[in-house]
Amino acid sequence: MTKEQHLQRLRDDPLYVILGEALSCGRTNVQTAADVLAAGVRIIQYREKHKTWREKYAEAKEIRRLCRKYDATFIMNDAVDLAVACKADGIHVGQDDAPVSFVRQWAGPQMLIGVSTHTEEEMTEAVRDGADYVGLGPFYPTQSKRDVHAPVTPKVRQFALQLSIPVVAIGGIGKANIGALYAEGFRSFAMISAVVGQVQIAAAVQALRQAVAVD
Ligand code: TZP
Ligand code: MG
Repeated sequence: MTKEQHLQRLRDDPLYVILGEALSCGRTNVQTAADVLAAGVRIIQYREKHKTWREKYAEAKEIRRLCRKYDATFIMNDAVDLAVACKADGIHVGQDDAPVSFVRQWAGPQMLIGVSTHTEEEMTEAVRDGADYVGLGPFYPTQSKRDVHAPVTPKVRQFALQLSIPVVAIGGIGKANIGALYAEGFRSFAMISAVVGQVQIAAAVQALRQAVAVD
């Protein structure tokens, strides 16, 4: 798939699932990825804070292979070198990771670059620097990330809806609130606990899809 096709998917497919083994009900990341893909999710981010580079590389390569089988979009969190090494479709960086200009230089023009943001200034900067999409959050309180900011304000949410690039909402999103966010105008939702933290992944994915289905 081309970069443009991956970007189009971010606009069309609301479910963006983030992996993390500590939050996966005892499953490995590879098992979780297999279940998530089998459940029909087509955007996966590998986010692993507790493993060595080599462990992450070995897992990411395997998950990348699974993603290819399903024609799914594979995004690496934090590390540009890992993204390049495992031939990810995208790299997602936070405000404390490498700046977009460096990431673009290292990863090349075809790699999707996503940037985590929390304020209007961070979103503006990400667009100006050439990010392909922004993550915005947290929308709600979450247990899945350490040192998380306070939830984004209504003013910041409004600003995000005017942005020229896709905005992926994140933080405490699940079947109870995803429908309201969709109605507000958001179209992409990154989730950890609502999917990988569920015992029945297929049922969880189905419920989320139903909650954003417009008839
Ligand atoms: N960035 C902002 S909130 C968050 C990240 C990685 C955690 C999202 O996890 P959950 O379980 O979907 O709230
Ligand atoms: Mg990061």
